[in-house]
Amino acid sequence: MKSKKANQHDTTKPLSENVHLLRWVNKMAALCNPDRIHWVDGSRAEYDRLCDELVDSGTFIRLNQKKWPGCFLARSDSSDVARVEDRTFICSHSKEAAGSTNNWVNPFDMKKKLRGLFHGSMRGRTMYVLPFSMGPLDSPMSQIGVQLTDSPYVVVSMRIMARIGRKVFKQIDASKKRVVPCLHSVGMPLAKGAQDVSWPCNKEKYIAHFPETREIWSYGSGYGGNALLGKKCFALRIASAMARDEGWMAEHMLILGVENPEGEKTYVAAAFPSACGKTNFAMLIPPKHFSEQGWKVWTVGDDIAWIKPGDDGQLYAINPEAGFFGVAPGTGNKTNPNAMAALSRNSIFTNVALTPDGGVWWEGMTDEPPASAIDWQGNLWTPELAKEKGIKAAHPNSRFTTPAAQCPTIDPDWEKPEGVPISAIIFGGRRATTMPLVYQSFNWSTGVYIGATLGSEMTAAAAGTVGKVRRDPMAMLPFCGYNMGDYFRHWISMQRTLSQTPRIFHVNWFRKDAEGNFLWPGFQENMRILLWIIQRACGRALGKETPIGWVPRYEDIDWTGLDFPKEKFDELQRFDRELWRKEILDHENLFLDLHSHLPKELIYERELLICRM
Ligand code: TSX
Ligand code: MN
Repeated sequence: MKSKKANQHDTTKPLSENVHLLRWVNKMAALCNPDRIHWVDGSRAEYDRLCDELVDSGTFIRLNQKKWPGCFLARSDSSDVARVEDRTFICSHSKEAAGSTNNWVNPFDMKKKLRGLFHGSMRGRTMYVLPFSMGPLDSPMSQIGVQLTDSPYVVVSMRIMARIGRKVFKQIDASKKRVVPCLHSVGMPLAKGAQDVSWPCNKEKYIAHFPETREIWSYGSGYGGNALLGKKCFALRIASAMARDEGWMAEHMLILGVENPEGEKTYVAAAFPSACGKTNFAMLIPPKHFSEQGWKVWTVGDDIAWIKPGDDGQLYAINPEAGFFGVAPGTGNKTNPNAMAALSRNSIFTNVALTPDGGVWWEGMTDEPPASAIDWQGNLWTPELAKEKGIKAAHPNSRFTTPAAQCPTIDPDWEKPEGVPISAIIFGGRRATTMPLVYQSFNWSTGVYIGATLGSEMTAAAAGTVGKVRRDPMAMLPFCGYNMGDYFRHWISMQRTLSQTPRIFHVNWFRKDAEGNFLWPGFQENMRILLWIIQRACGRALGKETPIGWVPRYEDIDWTGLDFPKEKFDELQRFDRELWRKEILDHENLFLDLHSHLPKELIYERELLICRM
């Protein structure tokens, strides 16, 4: 171990010669007062060393390396377990620019407040200078950021989630590309000689975005989207504002490719609100009948898509991320074998349970729970305790952090610098009623209307209660870095830059019958619907016109290997005029909230929809 350390380069030596970067690092170091500065080279050796240090400091537990090679478990503070939406701010010049769906603070006031909080916030700690590229290094669609952070957990997580290190510094020095400065502190300075805690954080939290100057300041949290600033903060909130200015799109979408038996691939992007199984859909395994014929599904990304018109007038998408930061509970060999294979090595688990054999477990990983475990808070857990007191072994928002390259279905073209061509965009929600299994919009602007009015129901705890529909436009409600009405306008305007627009669809895997049972088996059977979608997108499938859009007839879907009678399909697709009237009334509530910036196209689309009823 000692000799390893001796071989290490001097981490305090700057790895960039960019004067702007050096000046900013020095300025922020003077503000935050860290004990030392570590320039992150991104090497495996550095990663291993940081993981060793995280084990020594008690943040990491090294898992049984025979069963879980290269894997670690972290347990966060029980107050730092999720994104903090009420502490997330868009600090644009005017409140109008941020819009009514974002928290807004004047950028000058926010900077003043944050400078006070960051003052001395890294005392006793190391400030890591972490350069990262969102998107493959050789892609013209990629963007570069540098995160200053006092969290080594963030550094090792970012090595999985993004391209980081020396090669990024090299690009910063070689190119004139703008860099997004990201400042992050857990907000818990260490007094001299004081013992650190395993998960430092601060009860006061600020996740602040400055879209005009393209900066991110995050204080007080070490968890997920609050702290891994390349993900939600940069790749969605800041990037959505950049995309509006530059004529592209930063979307909360998975990307997958469907390969037909002739070897041709068709790509789709899909936006789902949380708890709809986005990662599962991104890693779909076709039913036997389809794989035997030679159909394959390839994964490009499970969370974020950057989409840009190509020279041929089609949209192309890249996945700006390099890893999956997935919700663990509900992920198992039955629901997502590809994710299970991906996370079996070189992964960081946060807030899942520890099993006696040095492994991890979470609800939904296996049918049979382990006889005992240490829960996410470090306490003894047994299935009996779970039944008695309703205690979960893993936190419902516990996560795996896993290299995307380890996914068995990762698309061979997932890092193509020009991206993959997008033939269809799918919106989806969790809806017990009203929404059919699938329908296709008539055109781009009716499709934008479908996305803008996207809604999902949270599963109510009590059985039988019908969940309330929460509107989540394009699944971007917490992630749009500017006024939602302007964002809709940008969506509408994208059509003008395209000679071929993707077809737009809506799916609902979650419709229920009168008894409250799911009508659709979901999971791999979704392949049948996906096939209709890509065939429609290529003009190779038939459908039927309804007031809301095009729908498949029973015979337009390949049912081989699934006993699914026509009556059940008709029930799944049933268009209920009364419920749709209520639905459209609810759209008006959303539109009232956004009225000041709403594009007239969407108001007209609503009128037309009412007329078609
Ligand atoms: O991820 C899901 N998908 C997409 C898969 C590609 N889930 C999991 C919940 C989201 C976190 C689903 N749950 C899906 C789905 O398509 N459908 C359902 C609803 C459902 C749940 C259980 C069954 C069926 C449907 N069980 C049986 O039919 C036995
Ligand atoms: Mn997401």
